[in-house]
Amino acid sequence: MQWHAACLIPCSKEFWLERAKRMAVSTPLSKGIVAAEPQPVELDWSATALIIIDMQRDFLEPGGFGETLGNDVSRLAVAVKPISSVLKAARASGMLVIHTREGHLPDLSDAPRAKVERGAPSLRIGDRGPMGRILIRGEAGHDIIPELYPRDDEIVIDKPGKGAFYATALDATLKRYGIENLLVCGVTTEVCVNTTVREANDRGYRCVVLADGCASYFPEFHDMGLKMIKAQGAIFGWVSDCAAVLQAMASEISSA
Ligand code: TIU
Repeated sequence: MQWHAACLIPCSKEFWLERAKRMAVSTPLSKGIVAAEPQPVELDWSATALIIIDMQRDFLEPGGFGETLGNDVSRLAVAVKPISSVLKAARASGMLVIHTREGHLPDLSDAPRAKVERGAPSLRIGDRGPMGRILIRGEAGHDIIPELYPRDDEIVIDKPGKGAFYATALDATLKRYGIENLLVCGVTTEVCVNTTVREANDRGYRCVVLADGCASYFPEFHDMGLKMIKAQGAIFGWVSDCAAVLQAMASEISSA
């Protein structure tokens, strides 16, 4: 058994196998090759986490933060089904699942004025809207959409910024579980997904972004956001899709 020095918690494969046993996962996976661009990527599933970025009512439903910024929030719905399929497979395999939520404390002490005062939204962060106060933790709009709602045993990272590492325990959490690879999906492609992937890349994680599990209010930003990730030989990470991940996980099961 290996132990993570910083927190004296067992990590790596043994930890994952024990976790899978505890969670009654019947067929623990080992490695898989995911079809991706710019090239296929081999992942050790025990060192891989699924991270679902900000699939919150505030971004996907009318009356939330996304709409106050002037966006057509219906554009994000396309990502829900693909994410749901990978989430189901991840849960069945015992893969670590992490959900993130962008939002702020009720007293706005973690919301920079520069962010709150930005632009000309119809409602600002902290103002009261139809789903409660805009982008405030604990309000209905801040929560994750019912279709992708976290299970009690899944990790939810509340983040005040666009990136999931800034002012959060995400890095320490991933290290505690021996995670080296991230399957990344969520919204929006060019904002919170891209910021998180860039930070993750600098911290040494291999990121595989699931194109159809991401969405943007701006289709052209979605396309370019993905292109920027995979350019120059995967400068920030790989781009794949949900079906390719399911296929890689399934072929692993049938060859086990
Ligand atoms: N506005 C926009 O596209 N996105 C955000 O403000 N947050 C996330 O992407 N989650």
